[in-house]
Amino acid sequence: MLHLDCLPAEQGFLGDENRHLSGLDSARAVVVPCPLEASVCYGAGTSRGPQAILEASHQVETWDEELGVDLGGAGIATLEALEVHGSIPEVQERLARTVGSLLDRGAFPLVLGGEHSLTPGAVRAVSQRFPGLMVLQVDAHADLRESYQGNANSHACSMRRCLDDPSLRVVGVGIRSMSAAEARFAAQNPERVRHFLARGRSWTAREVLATISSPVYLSLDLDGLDCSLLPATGTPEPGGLFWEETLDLLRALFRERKVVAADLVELAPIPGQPASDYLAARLATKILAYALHSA
Ligand SMILES: [Mn+2]
Repeated sequence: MLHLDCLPAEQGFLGDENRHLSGLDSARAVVVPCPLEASVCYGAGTSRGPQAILEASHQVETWDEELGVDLGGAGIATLEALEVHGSIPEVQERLARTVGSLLDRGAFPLVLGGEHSLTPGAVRAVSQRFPGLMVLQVDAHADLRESYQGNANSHACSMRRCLDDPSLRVVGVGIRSMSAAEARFAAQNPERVRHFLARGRSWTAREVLATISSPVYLSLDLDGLDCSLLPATGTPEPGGLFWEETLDLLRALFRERKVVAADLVELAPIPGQPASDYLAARLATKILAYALHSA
């Protein structure tokens, strides 16, 4: 089994000196910081995303006021940041081994990015262990390019690389930016790709859920949320999801389907503007609360 090193409780997700978070052996959920920044094309800074989320999480209450549960004793551990040197496929492989090892321990992995190109690595490990896996993608962008700026592993190709696994399906929510080729690819593969566009918000969480089968991998690109709410991302897009509707979707997803792993990617912190970092930390906390208390 892969050797995994844990951060001390006060440096880990939700940790501080007064909170008793879990060590790895008793962890039910494990946060995996993955500060990958290799193919950003516009705003930089995703390498600082995981650390900003960990630091902001120390300000988040462990009591979940909606579910009435305390995450302080819920069994959450945090790994040391994954090494991100080398090529994107090398980082994906490292992440796949880590995520696979956590799944083999029976833990729920939550990967903190880092750029979206990490996702195919994590999804590969999950798909090997959970046949029939599908991906729920929350994102502004389709990420279905065959290649972008000469790089087939760019963040703009993350869902396309997931779909290299012929058994996989992707449902995208909040999508509002894609190329003509991506639109064509989605239209030509309706069995494998389904988009709920942000425009007009004509769908409900229930309609999204009706297209989703278990087991599910949740890939949450923070630019899926509206850029007025979360400006600290590499490619901020207007017209995105707001807080309550994001939670409505996640709540229904975790309640009614088996979500086996998740990632939260593309935070690019803006110095002096902590609101985005805090939102990301709060969203990660909600994902863990739903994951640990929806069964
Ligand atoms: Mn994306």
